[in-house]
Amino acid sequence: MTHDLVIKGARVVSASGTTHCEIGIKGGVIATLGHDLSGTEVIDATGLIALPGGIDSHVHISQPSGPGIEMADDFTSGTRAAACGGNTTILPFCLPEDGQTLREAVAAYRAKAEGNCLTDVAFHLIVKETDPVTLGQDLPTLIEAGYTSFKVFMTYQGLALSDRQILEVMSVAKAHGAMVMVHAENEDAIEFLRDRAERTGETAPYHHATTRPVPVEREATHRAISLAEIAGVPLTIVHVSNGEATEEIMRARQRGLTVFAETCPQYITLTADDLDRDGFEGAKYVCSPPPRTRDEWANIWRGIETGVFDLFSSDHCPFRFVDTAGKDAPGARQSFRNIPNGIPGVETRLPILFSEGVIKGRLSLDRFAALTATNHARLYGLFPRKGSIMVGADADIALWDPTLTKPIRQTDLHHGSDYTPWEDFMVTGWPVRTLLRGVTTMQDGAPVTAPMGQHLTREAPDVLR
Ligand code: DUC
Ligand code: ZN
Ligand code: ZN
Repeated sequence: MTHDLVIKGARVVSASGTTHCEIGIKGGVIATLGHDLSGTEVIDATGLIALPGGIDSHVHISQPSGPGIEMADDFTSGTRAAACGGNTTILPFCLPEDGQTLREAVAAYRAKAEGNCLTDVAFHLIVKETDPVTLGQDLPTLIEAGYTSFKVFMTYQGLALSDRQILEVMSVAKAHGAMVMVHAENEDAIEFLRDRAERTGETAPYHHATTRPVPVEREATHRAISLAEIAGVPLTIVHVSNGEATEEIMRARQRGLTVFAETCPQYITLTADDLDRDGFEGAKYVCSPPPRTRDEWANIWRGIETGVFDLFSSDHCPFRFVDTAGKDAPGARQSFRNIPNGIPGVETRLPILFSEGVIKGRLSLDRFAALTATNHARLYGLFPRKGSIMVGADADIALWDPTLTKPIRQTDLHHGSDYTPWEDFMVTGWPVRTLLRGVTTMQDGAPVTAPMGQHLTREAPDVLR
């Protein structure tokens, strides 16, 4: 067979391990893994590593963020940044505007993404209402249509659900076969701590971290797991930041519960002290849960190395820094409460984990692929089409140069934000070419093709099939 494209010379990280072989691509699909393949076009990838294109299953793009506040990325810039960071699929969240139904919100997000994406895209839902129409009609219909995961919040006024509401949502997930993702922080405890901090004049960005301490997350993690146990559903705890929350997940698994766990670059590279930088600089690091301590980095690493964590995502939630529609929102300098919550990271997630994990000897290449692509596909109903370099899968591939060393610099990035929390962070190992269904979307750090990303319809998560 003559392939459209053959990649030669790379070390290939496939579903079944790491090997040296050629990748033959035809019609956007991996047709052959073998030797001496013929192709109309050939990429010489000698010295490079071929990894599954990254799947980032936790990103926020064009999400409503309050009056006058605007996210820094739309689908054009967000997926451009994702592709430049070695990704081929992203899963943003679909949050209804006030007064919009979930089904209307999905249609609006699909329209915003259509024709603008440099990666493939699939959407999670955010469930913030539990009225009979949402739970009885919209959610079941959307799950049936392939929106097989949704996030619930235990914090944020307007988003947080009560325990009873979470149980109702979990019951719909159980009945119709979807994955529940939980943002686990105790809203009442945070409000108590925030009010107290403001009364005593502790209003700088740093106090975003002190008012969301570890017990706030640990307690909510325990409660979310207990609710899932009562409802009889698996669940995913997203953006886990510390050892005590990790222990709750381990204990649940020891009891036989099906709990998946996600962590993010900020919890192995940033600390609360970053929020304490001079002036208003700390606002650049405001995200929830907040970055913790170096000791917590070690706890998260232990969880990554021992398999507690299934997913390593970015939680890309970008705002501009020098912008009153971003971090410098009205009132943000008077109180941390008003600083939009989130940091950009879709382009830097993979290089950070590769450098800190693979290059520093903490992670095998196979495990890197699982944490950054394969497990995302399995958990969110995209496997086997996505997430692995294997025959029959989409030819979504990132070619990595494991010897390339350079610092992360805002000037090299492609997101819509005007800063990166990782400015000057030194990285060894960068993706140098990204291929989406066999078409190069990034080469040598720059986007190279017109938007060709598609919307992906998903199956039920592997664990529910
Ligand atoms: N939770 C997220 O998942 N992303 C950004 C902000 C937040 O609280
Ligand atoms: Zn969250
Ligand atoms: Zn998030």
